[in-house]
Amino acid sequence: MRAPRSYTREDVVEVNAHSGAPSMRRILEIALGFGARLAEPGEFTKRAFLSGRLDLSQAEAIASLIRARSAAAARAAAYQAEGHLSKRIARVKDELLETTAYLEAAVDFSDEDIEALDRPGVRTRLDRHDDELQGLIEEAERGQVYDQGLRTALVGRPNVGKSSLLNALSREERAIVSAQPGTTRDIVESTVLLGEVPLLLRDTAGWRDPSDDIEAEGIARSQAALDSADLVVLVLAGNEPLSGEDEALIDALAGNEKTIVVINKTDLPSRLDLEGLPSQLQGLPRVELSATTGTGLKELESAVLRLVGLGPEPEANEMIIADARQREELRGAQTALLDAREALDAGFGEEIMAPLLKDAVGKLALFVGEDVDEAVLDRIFARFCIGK
Ligand SMILES: Nc1nc2c(ncn2[C@@H]2O[C@H](COP(=O)(O)OP(=O)(O)OP(=O)(O)O)[C@@H](O)[C@H]2O)c(=O)[nH]1
Ligand SMILES: [Mg+2]
Repeated sequence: MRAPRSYTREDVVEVNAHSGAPSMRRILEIALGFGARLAEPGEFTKRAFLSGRLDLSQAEAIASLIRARSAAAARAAAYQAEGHLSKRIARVKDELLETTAYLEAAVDFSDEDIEALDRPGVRTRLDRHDDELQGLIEEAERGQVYDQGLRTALVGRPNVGKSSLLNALSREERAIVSAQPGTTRDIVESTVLLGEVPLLLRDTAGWRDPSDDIEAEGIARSQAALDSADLVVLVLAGNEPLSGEDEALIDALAGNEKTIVVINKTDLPSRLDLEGLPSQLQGLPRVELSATTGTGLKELESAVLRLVGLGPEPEANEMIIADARQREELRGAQTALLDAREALDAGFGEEIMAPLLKDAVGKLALFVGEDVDEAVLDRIFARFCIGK
């Protein structure tokens, strides 16, 4: 393919061969023998970026597309790879620049002893910029859930059926289930798709006073899983009254808003007083189910989607797939903008506000990869696989 009509905008030769690893390797060896070298991870996309074929957010969208875990995330990434997100960011950035230019012009006229600044007008503009940035941030957060999944910890005292629930949700016998309390010690992980949301389930050791060192380590790992979870599923046994172990765990969960209470074993006679559950649990979503028979599993799935505020099948243009760096730029832009608005409300002049807005513009420029330095680029492209 002759430059510039190739992915990298350089001359490209593609070799097509019948497949099979040994023949492919042989062809590579011959090419290397002639002085070629292997591409670095992401090198083709990096060259496409450096030649201006793609901007950075398009290039990153290609990486997201390759590693997407759900069809929804893949659709959103493909949409971004076409440049829709870049255009949107550019529009917000241009509008911010316009406001900045207006403020800078006011700075230039400020000797003329008249109030050149239309404060209510600027306030309206800043509010609009804030709405736009807020929208982008929310979509990026939503996208992150579909892209990365929700880290979900299954916690509860021994024997309530955490491992059984993991198996039921995974539709596979992943974890050992036994009537003996204290079965699970290592964390058992399993990824399931809820609609289009990947749930990274972690089954943990039952919560109680450990009977030996191994169990103590298991419970320490449960605590760590709890601390790093986006979502906690607290499992209680519906066929037994609440115990001191349940209560200790409920205390440890206090203040964690992203918790769903599961009353398991509803196929057995009920002996748990639901009305008498501790007050911390009263406001939380609650699902009654049986991990053994599967009754109520669908309700759990909908409760999870409701709790994180997501529908099962979002549109590609309702979310943004952004990495941690990009989400940071968006939040940084919003912080600078809100500082500018605060300065306006406090009666400060344009000379204070203009640099803050410029800062916000700079963050958006970084988002799409204008002025990013080489080290950041290397980090981004190193995440690609070889040959992309
Ligand atoms: N009848 C009935 N039994 C269940 C249900 N869920 C789990 N069990 C039984 O309860 C016992 C404990 O189940 P596990 O899934 O191993 O419980 P766990 O919470 O993982 O226990 P630890 O790993 O020891 O903390 C097993 O005998 C399961 O068969 C259920 O919904 N109904
Ligand atoms: Mg278990």
